Amino acid sequence: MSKVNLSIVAVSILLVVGTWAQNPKKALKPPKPNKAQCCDEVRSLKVQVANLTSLLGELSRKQEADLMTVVRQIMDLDKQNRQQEARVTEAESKYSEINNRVEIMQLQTLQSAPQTTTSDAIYDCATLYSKNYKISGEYKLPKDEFLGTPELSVFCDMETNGGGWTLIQRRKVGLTIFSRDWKQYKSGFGSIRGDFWLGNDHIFRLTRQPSVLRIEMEDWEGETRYAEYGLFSVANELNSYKLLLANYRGNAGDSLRYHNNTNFSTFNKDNDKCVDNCAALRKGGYWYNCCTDSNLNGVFYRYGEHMKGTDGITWYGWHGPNYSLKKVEMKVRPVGFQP
Ligand SMILES: [Ca+2]
Repeated sequence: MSKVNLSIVAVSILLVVGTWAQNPKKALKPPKPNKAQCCDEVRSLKVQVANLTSLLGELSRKQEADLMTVVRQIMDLDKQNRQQEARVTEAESKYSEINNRVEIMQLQTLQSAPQTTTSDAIYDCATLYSKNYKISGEYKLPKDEFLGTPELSVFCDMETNGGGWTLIQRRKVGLTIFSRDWKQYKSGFGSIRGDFWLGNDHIFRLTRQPSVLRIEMEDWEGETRYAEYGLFSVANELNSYKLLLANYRGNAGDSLRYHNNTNFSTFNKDNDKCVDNCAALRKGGYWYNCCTDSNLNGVFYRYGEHMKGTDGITWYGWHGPNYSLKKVEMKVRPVGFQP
């Protein structure tokens, strides 16, 4: 009996020791982290991330704003630069125009010298161009006894299609009335830098040499067209400044052909081919037939007013009989002109 008891005690001791041996291991394990503590850390990290994100957003917004400011500054500078450039160009062109006039005066002096030969004569813008005057503007053609030409202010187009063009008419400002009498159309009227008719006597003189006529037009939408006649001449006053032309080319239509072989008419000299007085009806001076397929010396109507009458600055081949053009230039140069 006591033997059995002893062995029970021994087993019990062994079990106790065994249990004790396992326990220290458990006690050495690190304590499980507190659930509340963990959430705090995550929360604080989340807050930090949020702060950083908003900081980043702010920074990028600021950067964008800075960039916009810089772009705006660059654009401003660019604009200023272009304005400066425009001013310089304007000054340069003014300078060269003045220079031109000085040279013209020098040429005039040379012209009046007794040794001058007629081959040096300045007859039109084409001869000026061949003497190296290549800037468009107002020129004074000197008087020439041999050619029988008076001193004359002209406007030269030295750029269009090779240059050398002498303008005989311009419409662009609209303040000059073109319903004028025979005498005014004979000698010319208006301002050479604005709207004018050079004068039938001058046009006759210019077109005694075989000439090309070029007509440039602009409508109120800003589109441009042209009509060119490879042969153009105007007779003298005895022959009523009769128009002769041929060889149309261009993109505006051949609306001067209808006026070919007709005499010039003004309201006080009805030379047209009609029972009516076309010059009075169309309010201009022109080579009226019966009456018009074009009316380049008609009434200047402004935008909005330009589609009212049949007496406007018309070119039927482009805009028909009821559309008054915004701008017109008529110019001549000798056939065979070489730029
Ligand atoms: Ca008539």
